[in-house]
Amino acid sequence: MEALIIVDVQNDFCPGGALPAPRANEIIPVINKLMDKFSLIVASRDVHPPDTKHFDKWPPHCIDGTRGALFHPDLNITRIQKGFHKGTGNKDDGYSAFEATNEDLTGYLLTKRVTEVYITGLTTEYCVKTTALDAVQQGFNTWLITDAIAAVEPGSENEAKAITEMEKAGIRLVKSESICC
Ligand code: VGL
Repeated sequence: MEALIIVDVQNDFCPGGALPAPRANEIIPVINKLMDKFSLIVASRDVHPPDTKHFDKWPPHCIDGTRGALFHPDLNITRIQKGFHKGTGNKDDGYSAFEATNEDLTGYLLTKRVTEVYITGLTTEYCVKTTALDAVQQGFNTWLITDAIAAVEPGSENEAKAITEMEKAGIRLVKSESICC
């Protein structure tokens, strides 16, 4: 069984938000199209309290109850079967979707007999990377859909390093066109 994992496609990580990936808007239609190819789709969200140690490192973003924490309105949320909330504590970075506090993502995927996961979303250097690395660690065959992710700093050394680190961990890179249609 294959699952599509959509990481943090939230207003604050999109242009106009508090911590934007400049090209986030380009990946949303790609993710919407990919959803037609998957019967199991899950999505994570950063859901931070107003006061958290996480904001020592980052501008405040994705605060629970604010517009910034909501899914981007262009994302087709009707197909998402379950949402996973992370970074919910005040000492909790919660970069990876596997650190969700409302439900155990590994347990959920295993219950659905998932063996392969396809990672999409925001942002390449942080939450996408940590989610993909955790997926491999948890034993899933893990694919990164390279035109369905976006970086905080596109073209940066950090972005390139993140991709290399994922490949070294055994994550396979794929383009959406090899999955869609
Ligand atoms: C993220 C930086 C800080 C992300 C979250 O979703 O990639 N990046 N918090």
